Amino acid sequence: MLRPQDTTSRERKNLDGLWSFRLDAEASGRDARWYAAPLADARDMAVPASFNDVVADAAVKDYFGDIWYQRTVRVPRGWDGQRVVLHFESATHRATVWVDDHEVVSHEGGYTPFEADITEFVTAGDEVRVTALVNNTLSFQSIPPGVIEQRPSGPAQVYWHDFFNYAGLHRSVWLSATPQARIEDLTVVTGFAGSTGSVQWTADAVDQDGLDVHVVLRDAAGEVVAEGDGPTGTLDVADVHLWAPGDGYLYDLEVQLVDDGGEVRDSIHQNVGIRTVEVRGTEFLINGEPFYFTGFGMHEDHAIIGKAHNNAHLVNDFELLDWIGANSFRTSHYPYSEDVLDYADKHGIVVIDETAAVGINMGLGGGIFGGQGYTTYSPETINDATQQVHAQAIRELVARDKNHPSVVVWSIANEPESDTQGAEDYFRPLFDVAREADPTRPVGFVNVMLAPHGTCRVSQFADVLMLNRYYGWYVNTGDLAGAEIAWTEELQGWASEGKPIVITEYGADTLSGNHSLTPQPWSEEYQVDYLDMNHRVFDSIDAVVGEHVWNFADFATTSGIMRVDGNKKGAFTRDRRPKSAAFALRRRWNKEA
Ligand code: BDP
Repeated sequence: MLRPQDTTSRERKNLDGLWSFRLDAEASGRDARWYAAPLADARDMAVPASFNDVVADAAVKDYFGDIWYQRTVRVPRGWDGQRVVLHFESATHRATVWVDDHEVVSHEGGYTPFEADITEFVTAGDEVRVTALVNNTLSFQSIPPGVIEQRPSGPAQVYWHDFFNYAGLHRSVWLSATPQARIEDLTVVTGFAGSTGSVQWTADAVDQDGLDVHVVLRDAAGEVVAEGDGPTGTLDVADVHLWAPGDGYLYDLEVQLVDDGGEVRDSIHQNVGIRTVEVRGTEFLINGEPFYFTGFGMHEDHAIIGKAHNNAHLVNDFELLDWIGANSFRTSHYPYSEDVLDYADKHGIVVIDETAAVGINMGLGGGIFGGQGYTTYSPETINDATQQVHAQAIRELVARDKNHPSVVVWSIANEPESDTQGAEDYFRPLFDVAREADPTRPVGFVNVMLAPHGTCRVSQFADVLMLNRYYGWYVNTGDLAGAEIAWTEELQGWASEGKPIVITEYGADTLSGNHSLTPQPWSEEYQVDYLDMNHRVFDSIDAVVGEHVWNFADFATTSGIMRVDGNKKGAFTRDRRPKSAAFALRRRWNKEA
């Protein structure tokens, strides 16, 4: 699937704006055919947005179940004879869509795109009704998982991840027109030898009878630097300008379907950053050069809009990453908007790209999330069906993001239970799924403190070790000297594995404006001292190739006794004001103070 584009052969119409919106707690709308008429008793809802914080009503904020979205759209009158597609960049966590009375597509998983060919249901120039039945419940067979518990007060949605279960239409919805004979998918793999770059392309075409694939590579100035023919092949690029951290140089690959007379019948464009990624011993190499990750685990999280994509926030967050000297981030804990990855490509920011498999760990709640007493891997909980959904989530992540030069590692899960036979059985095939989908990038998962070195049974499958550790916060709380000893000892153990290690989380909750003469947990001074301690540990171990502070900014979570107005481990507050730690990180990450 290609994201809708405007090209010489394609056009798109954006469906963002106000949609009709209605909750359906009884799940009666489907039988009552709510899609077949204008949505009754509806309120307005912004798209894109998480619905939760937009409405001034606690029942809406914490709602789980069926949610209806509807709007009408006029199909552009110039689209006669074109193939018309309805494309959702995401619907959290699943959706079924109708066009007028016709059911056109269903999709499971809240952070990857889906689309339907609706040509037969529309007429150029006419209006159609688009209805999406979104559902945000989490079960043991969803990614991420959750469970609905029956309580005396009624059903409650429980989940084991530490961020608010924002839901709705978080990203753009598009109507798009393509020719029938078209390019349907494209895979690009890049390399270089000396000063010559290579761009290997594989284009999947549909209905291409009598048409040939022609590719044109242009440099950033628009000059043609290479051309080729056929569904697959390799272009040589003389005097290549590599894509590199801090240098987001992009070529433009145009893929055309051309007829006998040389007329271009379909044309798509793909940004291409020519670079290599490789793990060698304990080194992580980009373009053959050792790379050290500095940056954060992040969240798509903002006041009011929740997890919605917003370009002002996008630019601002990247400005802050630049200001602080971060060269990379992890898309904790789900695939981010494609606009985020496009921006990272363009600005030379390196990305660890993660699936939404977070909270596969019933031992982790530890009272934070409630819902105790489950076994993680069992026929009744995380089971074969979950594994299939997880495999599909990995495939969809790779299918969507495979051509982004910024993406250098696939993270297939965050902090799953990983010290049991069940974990080993569950994850072994998932690593194969990831490698089959993309043989070119390292694959890993993020290990949790409950499975310390020597006990983890999943890290054997990983190319890169990714560790989340909270010495000095959840353990050795307030005792940074003790934390340093314990952390160093464990990390030395991991270093003996001979693989590169990225510390994907370390952090301390910090209430902005709370100061202390002595380093007290929750104070800005403690956060700075805590980070300094961690950095001493990392600097003492060669196998450590990266540090991602948890978190870039404070973020919303479910309520609980461990969270005061959300998680406060940000270097920035939720509204992006710097804490003292931000200045300290800026000094460490080689920027002027
Ligand atoms: C880790 C999780 C992350 C949490 C963090 C924390 O990966 O999502 O927010 O700890 O507790 O367990 O702050």
